Amino acid sequence: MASPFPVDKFELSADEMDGVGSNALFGTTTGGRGFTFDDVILLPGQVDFGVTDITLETQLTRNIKLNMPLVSSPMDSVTEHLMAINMALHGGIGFIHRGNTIAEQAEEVRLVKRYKSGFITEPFCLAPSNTIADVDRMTAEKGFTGVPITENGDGHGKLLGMVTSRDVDFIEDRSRELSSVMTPLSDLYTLQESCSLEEANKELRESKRGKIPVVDGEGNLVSLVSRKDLLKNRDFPDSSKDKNDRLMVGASVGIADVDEAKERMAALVEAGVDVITLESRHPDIDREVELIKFAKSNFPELDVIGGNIVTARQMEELVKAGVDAVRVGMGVASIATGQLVKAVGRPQMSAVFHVSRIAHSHGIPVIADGGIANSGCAIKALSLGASTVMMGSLLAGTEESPGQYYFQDGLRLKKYRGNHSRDALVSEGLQDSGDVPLVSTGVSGAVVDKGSVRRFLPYQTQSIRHGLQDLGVRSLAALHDSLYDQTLRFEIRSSAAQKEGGVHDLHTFVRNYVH
Ligand code: CPR
Repeated sequence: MASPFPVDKFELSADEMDGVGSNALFGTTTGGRGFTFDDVILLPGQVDFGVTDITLETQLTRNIKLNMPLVSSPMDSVTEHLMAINMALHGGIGFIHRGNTIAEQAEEVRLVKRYKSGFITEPFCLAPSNTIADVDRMTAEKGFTGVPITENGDGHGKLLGMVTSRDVDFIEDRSRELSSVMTPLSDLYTLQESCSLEEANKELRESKRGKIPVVDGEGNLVSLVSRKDLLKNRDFPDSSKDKNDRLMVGASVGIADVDEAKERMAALVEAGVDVITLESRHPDIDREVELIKFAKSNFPELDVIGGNIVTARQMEELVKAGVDAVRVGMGVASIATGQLVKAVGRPQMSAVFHVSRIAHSHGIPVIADGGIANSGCAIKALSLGASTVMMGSLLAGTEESPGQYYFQDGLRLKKYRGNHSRDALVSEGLQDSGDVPLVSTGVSGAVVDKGSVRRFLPYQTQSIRHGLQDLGVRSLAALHDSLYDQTLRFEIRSSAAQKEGGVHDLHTFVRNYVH
């Protein structure tokens, strides 16, 4: 009996019916059209393995391997040492921003390098002149019961004593100064900076103390170890470590002033930075090439990331200079207005694909930078050849980003601003000069509270694993193979299809943790 569905009339193979490979999507037949994340969707592959069989290990640069393809952006509302420490603990890396002095940026790098897992490296302290009421307030706000007392209340000041609940529980007058109630240094048990976590944990167990301060040779407080942490200490088996077992960290260097850039680079290397990323407001490839060559001849151990670029031609120039990785993205970030102001840039999926094709043939990894609004964008960027994705807005609302939360319109928010927003440029010291206005290409704004990266990052990486599983690939290397051998299939989505792919036709709904 004849089939009621005359499929054979199409005379198309399954391959021909199932979307297109990357060459067809981005080749000349697209007539110079650029695509970004929402335009495109990936078709499923053959799933014959579990999500736990998937590895997310990847290359950040030619020489730096990571276990998680996510990195944090060098922006003053995203990455200082706390973010960088947590990114590295989870297997990624953070790039310390350059919106500060050379000494301040180098100190941020040092704080990451000094981080010892299990030690509280930023202890909250009070001064001898504070009162018991201040301890009560700290206990209520932060839940601590033991507070180190330093000369000026500074987290790394000279240690003078400690106040625990035993010292203050039965004192009625809560306005008494801590100097009169604290356990003085002479009666305190302390550990030296050089002690390992194992030694510290042994002391905690044997001494039965709740908290032990760790001091340097001059008696300054370095960190604390606490019994509570001992009980809840988590392992971070994927963490990004250098050859001395310290967490890895990156930092950004602006190229506008070449002499300053060289000085900054030297200070960052001295502080122990593992990788730097060169940044500029304009795509000044010649200056980048000069600085890459300078870095390569003066700091051969240092990996240098170039960018931001969006064209194959720019990539070819950076290859010749010996770059170790590139950042791709121009005018596509959540806070960027460059495409509106200057009409120059490139839709991000096209940019990532074309740059990656050249980079891949030279063994240079690509970082997709900007516009990552959810794990789906990250998967698409990785599918088009990127080895890692850089996030700004997604991380800016987390507890580990710099800045304080505030409430507005019933929401808990944190400030987030573009590196080239007027605000940021003015804090860099730039201004209108006579009749020549300062042109900014970004905005300042706010993002919603996302909780801690300690929950956010595992959620993102697990989502990426699920994506890879649906695509039928067990690793990012396999994903890239399928991109280039054309087995990875794409389809362009109409605007109706884009709407269909999101939540629709509901009166209300609750967003998942992070979607
Ligand atoms: P989102 O993740 O917020 O979309 O983008 C973060 C990236 O935006 C940063 O890594 C950086 O490259 C880029 N960026 C930061 N400030 C910018 C301004 Cl003002 N303009 C254009 N791009 C910017």
